[in-house]
Amino acid sequence: MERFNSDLFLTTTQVAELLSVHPSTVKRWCNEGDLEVDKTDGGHRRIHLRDVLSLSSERSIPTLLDAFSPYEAHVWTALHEAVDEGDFRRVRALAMGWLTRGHLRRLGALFLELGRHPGVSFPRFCDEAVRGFMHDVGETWRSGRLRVGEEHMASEALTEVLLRLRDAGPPDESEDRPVAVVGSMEGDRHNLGGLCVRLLLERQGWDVYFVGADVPVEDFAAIQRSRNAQLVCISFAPPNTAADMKRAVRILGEFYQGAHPYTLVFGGEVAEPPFLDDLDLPFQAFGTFASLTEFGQALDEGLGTETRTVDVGEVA
Ligand code: B12
Repeated sequence: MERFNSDLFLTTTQVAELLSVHPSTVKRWCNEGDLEVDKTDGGHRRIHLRDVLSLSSERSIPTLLDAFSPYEAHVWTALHEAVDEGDFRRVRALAMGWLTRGHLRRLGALFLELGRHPGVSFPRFCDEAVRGFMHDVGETWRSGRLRVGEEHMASEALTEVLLRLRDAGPPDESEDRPVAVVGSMEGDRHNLGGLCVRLLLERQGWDVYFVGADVPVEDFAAIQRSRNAQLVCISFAPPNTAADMKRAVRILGEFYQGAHPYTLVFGGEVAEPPFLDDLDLPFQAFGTFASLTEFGQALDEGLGTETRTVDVGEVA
């Protein structure tokens, strides 16, 4: 990997953003000779990243790139492409390079930076960065170029990133939050998809009971009932098949009680639901989602909360 792209020039706005100062400060530094300036053919200022980083270290101005030395230029470009162009390939490639070299802290720091970036929505971060990178990890493992232990390290690193993103905000303890139960299907040890769903719901003000991976279907029903949850979200991945999903829906349907209505949602590697046509679905609503982005849109439109839970006392 090329260690430092010596040709990376920034605009004054980008420098201001990187150093958290006003653009007029950057212009002043340029005019006073503190920053060396190149001009484009159109007369716009361009400043070398190396010069910006020298200035920031001389003046002890912290930047988000400090944690990535000597890969500052790579990280800057990767973040820029992801945030401004919606292209996450460079983030994924950098992360894969660091995983194979054992640079787990850098890998985590890159994902944290992206996850906290106001220019990337949380669902998009999960779909494009987390899922995209873990997909690469799966393919690299399948082709024999990555060890199982390295795949586990990647899962652990991203779990830690997601939990740190969760801790970022103050806990919402208000009493009247809608309640959800989130976890992965029985027989499924994949945990990260459910964790993404948990965080999205919490960010949207839900009180989430996260039950983790490989949870018996009956337990989803029991916890839904005991917590009077309006929403049950089940993450679904191989080795489970469409037949397993159908079985789960049937069992949840049998346990369903009208006094505790809820919306049932499956997400992940889900098959299209026509195969459920012959089932009687008693749920308030039922949905399957292949991405967190689609699920986020459905939540924005009121999925799970459009009908409030009936008070048990009101039902004979
Ligand atoms: C990490 C991993 C593991 C880890 C999981 C660790 C952990 N803590 O989670 C471990 C080592 C346990 C594991 C085990 C196995 N794995 Co695995 N695993 C993966 C890998 C590399 C990444 C999965 C992941 O974390 N993705 C990141 C998350 C964020 O993505 P996601 O789950 O898709 O979730 C996103 C969306 O789908 C959606 N979503 C997910 N759930 C939900 C739920 C709701 C309600 C909503 C709205 C949205 C939603 O939102 C998320 C954000 O975008 C994948 C590769 C891949 N292509 O996915 C293989 C993969 C899934 N595993 C695979 C296999 C074969 C296995 C094993 C059978 C291996 C074995 N021989 O033992 C076992 C099965 C164990 C079991 N019973 O589950 C295969 C499945 C192939 C197939 N189609 O059959 C894959 C595809 C790898 C491959 N290329 O072969 N695995």
